[in-house]
Amino acid sequence: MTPQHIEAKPGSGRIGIVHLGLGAFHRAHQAVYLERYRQRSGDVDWGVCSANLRSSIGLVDGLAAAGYRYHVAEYADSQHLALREIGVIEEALFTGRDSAGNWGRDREALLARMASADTRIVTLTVTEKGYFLNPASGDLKSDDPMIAGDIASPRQPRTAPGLLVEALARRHEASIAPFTVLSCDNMPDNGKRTRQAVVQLAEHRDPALARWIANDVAFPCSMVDRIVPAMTDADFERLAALGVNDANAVVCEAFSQWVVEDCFPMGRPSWEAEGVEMVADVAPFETMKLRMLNGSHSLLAYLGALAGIETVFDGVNQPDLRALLRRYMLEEAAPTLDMPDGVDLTGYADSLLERFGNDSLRHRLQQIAMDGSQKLPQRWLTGTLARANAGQASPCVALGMAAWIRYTVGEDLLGSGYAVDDPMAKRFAELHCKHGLDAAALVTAFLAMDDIVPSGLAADSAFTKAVHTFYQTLIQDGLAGALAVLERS
Ligand code: NAI
Ligand code: CS2
Repeated sequence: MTPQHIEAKPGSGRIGIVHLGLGAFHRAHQAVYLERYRQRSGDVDWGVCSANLRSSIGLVDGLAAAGYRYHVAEYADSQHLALREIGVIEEALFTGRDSAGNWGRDREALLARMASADTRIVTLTVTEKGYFLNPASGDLKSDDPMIAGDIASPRQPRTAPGLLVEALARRHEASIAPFTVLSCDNMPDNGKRTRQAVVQLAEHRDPALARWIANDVAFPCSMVDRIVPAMTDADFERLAALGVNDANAVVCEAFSQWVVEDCFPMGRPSWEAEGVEMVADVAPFETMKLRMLNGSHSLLAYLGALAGIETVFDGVNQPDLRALLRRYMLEEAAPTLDMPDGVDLTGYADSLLERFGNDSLRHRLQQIAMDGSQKLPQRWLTGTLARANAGQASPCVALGMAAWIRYTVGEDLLGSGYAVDDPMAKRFAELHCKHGLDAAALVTAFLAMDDIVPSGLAADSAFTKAVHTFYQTLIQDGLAGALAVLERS
C-alpha cells in the first residue's frame, strides 16, 4: 500500500486559537480541520497554542522537539490510508504537575496567551471530568478539591474552568473583548455546560465578573465525531513500516464530523469549506451521536470487557454483540430522538456498525469503559428515563447498567483484574466493600447514586428489577446467559 501523503503548510506564527487538552482527539480532529483550512485558503493566521493541564508533559515537550509537526494516519480500512502532516500547532504548553510534584510550569504563558487580544477562540477537549460538573445535574462541584483550590487561589488556576475564569477576568480588566469558548467534548449541551461551570466558578470570585461572562461570552455547542483510539506500540510500528517515525503521531478512522453552533462574535476560520456543518441548533445531532454511537460504545465496552474481549473490532464481529448493539440503537436509542426531517436513523445505526468494524483500529474497550460515571447519564440514562416515563422498557440499557456495576469490581468474569479508571472509583470501591456479598444491596446502592442515575429512573421499579435480574444472571451464567435472557425480553 502506498499511502497518499499530504505535507503541512508552514504558518505565520500567529496564534488565534488556544486549545485546552492536547490529547489524541484534538490532534486528529480540530487540528486536521484547521490544517485543511490552511491548505485550501492560504490563511495561515489561525495558529494554535495547545496546552495540557494534566497529563502529559511528554507530549508537550515532544511536539516542541519535533518543531510542532506531527502525522495523522486516517484509515478507511487496512488498504486505504491518508497520511497527513499537521503544522497548525505553533506552541505547546504544560500547566499540570510535573514529575517533581510542581504545578503550573507554563501557567503564566498560557494565561497571557488566553488574555491576548489575538486569541479569539478557546477550544477544549479535557474529557467530561475536566469540567468538574455533577454529571446528572450539570452543576459545578464546588467541593471538589481541584475546584476548591481554584476558588482559594483564583490567580493560579489548575482546572479548565479556573483558567477560563482567570483569563476572562484579565480581559475584562483590560477592556479586551472576550474570546469564544468552544467545547469539543462528548457532553450534552457542551457549550451550555461549559458556561455553567465557568459562570458558577466566577460567582465565587466576583458576581459582576460572573454576570459579564454569562451575558457577553459566547459558548457555542458542538457535536464532534471521529474515532481516535489511544496509540498502541503496534500503531507506531505500523507507521514506522511506512517510513513515519513520529512519537506524536495519531491513528484514526477516515470518517470525521463536526457540527457547530454558529456563534463566534470574534470571528472564526471559514470551517464550512472543510465540511464543518455550521448550524443554528446542534442539540438533535449531539443527542443522536451521544445516544447511538457513544451509547453503543459503552454497551460494548462493559459487556465486552467483562467477557475478556479487547477491542471494538473484536466485539462488533461477534454476531450476538453486533445484534445487541443494533437492537439497542434501533429500539431504545432512536425512538428517544427528535430529528429534523430526512435523517435516516436506521442508516445511521448501520453506518456506525460499519465504522466499529474498521479493521485498522485497535480501539480498546477499556479506554471506552473509563469514566463511566461521567458518560452514562447522557449516553443511556436520560433517554431511558424518558422511555420509563412513557411506560416503555429498556432492557438493553438495563443489561448495560448491570454490566457497568459488575465492571466496577475491577475483575472480569474470567477472573482477570484491571484498574477502574473513574473519578468516582473510590466510592465504587467502598460500595463493593460494603455490599460485596449481597448482590441485591449492591445494585440498589449503585442505582441510588443520584449524581449518576436520575432519581426518576431509580424509582422506576420495572427498570430497577431488570437491572437486578441481569446482574444476577451475569454473575451466575456469564455474558451468554445474560444475552439469552435479553433475547427473551
Ligand atoms: P486523551 O487521553 O488522548 O487526552 C485527554 C486530554 O484530556 C489530555 O489532554 C488530558 O490532559 C486532558 N484531561 C484529562 N482529564 C483532565 C482534567 N481533569 N482537567 C483537564 N484536562 C484533563 O483523550 P482524547 O482521545 O484526546 O479524548 C479527549 C476527549 O475528547 C474525550 O473525553 C471526548 O470528550 C472527546 N472526544 C474524543 C474522541 C476520540 O475518539 N478519542 C472522539 C470525540 C470526542
Ligand atoms: C468513546 C468516544 O471513549 C469513548 O467513550 O465512546 O471517545 C468515541 O470514540 C468518540 O466519541 C467518537 O467520535
